[in-house]
Amino acid sequence: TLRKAVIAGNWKMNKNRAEAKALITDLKPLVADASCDVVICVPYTNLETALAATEGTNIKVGAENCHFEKSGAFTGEISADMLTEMGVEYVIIGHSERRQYFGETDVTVNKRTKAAIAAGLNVILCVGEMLEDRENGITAELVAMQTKIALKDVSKEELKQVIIAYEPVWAIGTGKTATAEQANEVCAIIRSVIAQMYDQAAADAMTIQYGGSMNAKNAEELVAQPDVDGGLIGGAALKAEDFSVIVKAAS
Ligand code: 3PY
Repeated sequence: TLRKAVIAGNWKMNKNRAEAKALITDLKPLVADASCDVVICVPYTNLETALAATEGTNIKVGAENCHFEKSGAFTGEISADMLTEMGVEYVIIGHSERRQYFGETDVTVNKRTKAAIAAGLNVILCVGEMLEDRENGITAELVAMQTKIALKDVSKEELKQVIIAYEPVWAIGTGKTATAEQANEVCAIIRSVIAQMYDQAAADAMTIQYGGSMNAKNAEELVAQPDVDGGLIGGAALKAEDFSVIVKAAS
């Protein structure tokens, strides 16, 4: 990468509070001298534990989703303000699991992105094609469309609060990873979409991560790509040693 990388863990629906605390305790010394940014995105019930356990360290804490309204009759939802009030600094929006299993669409991703930005959160915005899309040769168009809709009405100034994670859906939880070339190709396409929507300076400054079975073995090659600025890490973020190897590869 040519930019400062961001390595973010996506814990998904894993770890109880005791396990969260133990993992962070193990992780802290292993990533203390990282030159990339380090973020852990954890279940809502672990946010308080994670914030306390990372206090005074270089590890930032994120949530895995937030609702787009500020408050109201939305049983089971969490607003962006509720997160910032706690001290949470990041939120993942539009992860493919939310799109696949929880009815998330490009339009609701855009709403959540805008709400999160307005609350002062840094957004890790996920885009990526399904296997069928790749086989149909529409990866570039699809990822461009997802990016454009997600960032509709987001200003150039607000864009500074956005990181994009390119996560090919066929590489998530499958153990299959995009090749470094495939990852770089799509990250570069996303960057060119940002240049079209905003300008070249905004595109050059944009952090674009790769996600999808990035692990301790393949991270180095992936983050060495010029347009891959770090990663959003699934399974390997649940092990302090593995996650720290990825952080080191991006430092
Ligand atoms: C994965 O690597 O499985 C992810 O979904 C990261 O977000």
